[in-house]
Amino acid sequence: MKIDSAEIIVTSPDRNFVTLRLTTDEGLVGLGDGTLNGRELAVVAYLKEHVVPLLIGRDPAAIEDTWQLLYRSAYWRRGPVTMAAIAAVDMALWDIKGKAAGMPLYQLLGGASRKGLMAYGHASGKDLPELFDSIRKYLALGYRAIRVQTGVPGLHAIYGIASQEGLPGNKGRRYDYEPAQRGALPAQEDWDTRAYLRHVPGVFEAVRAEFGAELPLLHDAHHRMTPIQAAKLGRALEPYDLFWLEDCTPAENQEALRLVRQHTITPLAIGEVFNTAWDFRTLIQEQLIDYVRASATHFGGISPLKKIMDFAALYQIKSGFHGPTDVSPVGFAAQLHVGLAIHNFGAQEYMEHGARTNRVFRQSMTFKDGWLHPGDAPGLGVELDRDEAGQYPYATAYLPYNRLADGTVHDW
Ligand code: GCO
Ligand code: MG
Repeated sequence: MKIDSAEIIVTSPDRNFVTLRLTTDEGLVGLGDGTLNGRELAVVAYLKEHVVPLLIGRDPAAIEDTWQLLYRSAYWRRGPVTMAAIAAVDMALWDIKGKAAGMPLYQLLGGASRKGLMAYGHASGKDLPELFDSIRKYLALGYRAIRVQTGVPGLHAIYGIASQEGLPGNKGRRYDYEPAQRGALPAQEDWDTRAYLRHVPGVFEAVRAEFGAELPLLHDAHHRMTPIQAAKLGRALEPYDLFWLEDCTPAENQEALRLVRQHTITPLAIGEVFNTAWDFRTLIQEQLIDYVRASATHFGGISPLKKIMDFAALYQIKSGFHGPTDVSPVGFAAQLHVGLAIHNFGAQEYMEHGARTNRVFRQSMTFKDGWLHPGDAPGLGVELDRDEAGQYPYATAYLPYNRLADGTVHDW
């Protein structure tokens, strides 16, 4: 079998998605997600100009060889654009392999290790009543684990809150960074770490008092604290038994996690902005984290995701793959297959895609009673309706950024 053609499809049903569609001379189609939100067209150019010409005529079965060729022959290694492009190819080739075998991908990765994946939903509120309503809504939808994000008095717009004022389009049931609502320039949000640190422990105390001890609770600090601030928050949250505290410090400074770890037993999750397995090496070997937050899409695909989880398993570190709506249904399916197959699954983030996105990408995936399952269609289990995709042209969209009260730019 040979790769016959490659098409790069950019569509923006609810937000922008970049999909690589490979076709073989035997008519098999493979899909791969290369969405790097905020920088989508850089991946499109990388694929179109530098990757597709290498693929035509190659054997689609040679997944590892193609991965190594794309990674090593570029000479310039790593980086989110390169790794999203390689991810798209890797996923499309696994999709083809599954279809050629007539099996869902998880079977090729070793078969199912569980009946479904525990998903966590994104509850948020600008104040406690709103947060409690939001948690109840996610529990009613069947979720068995809840991420809790809260407004902070004095800050008018912060990460992860669905209803805060000042952000057009943020009135809905969840926070959203969709192009139609965001406009072409990055929105500015505000931040004050001391105000946040004063407020958050009380919120978790209230949530535990209302919802009991059993419910797994998660929290995303979104890279905003210094190491000692993160240590302080981790310690302050210990009585509320978090499932994990995410991205407590910016990912570039990995030594920071040593300091945080010395001071707190709150479990730590990190890695949604990492793009290679090497980024996790020290953190896993030194057991500085408890959950790997990589996504197949930003991490070079299914092959490296499976490898890093096998490495993490040696240290009892589990998965917590990154599953926001900026990962397309193709990339999300890739994670579900890996999560179902590996032994060291932890939790799967799940932000449901919008109705338009689900019409463009038809999926075999199911979500029932809080469990996600990738379905049993051969390959990834996702089909792309090109006519539907064509109705939603690309729209420039940026993520927001932060400024402190004195105007200093801060991590978002
Ligand atoms: C998460 C992430 C996202 C990011 C988003 C940026 O934990 O789901 O932090 O919400 O903010 O992926 O595009
Ligand atoms: Mg996060």
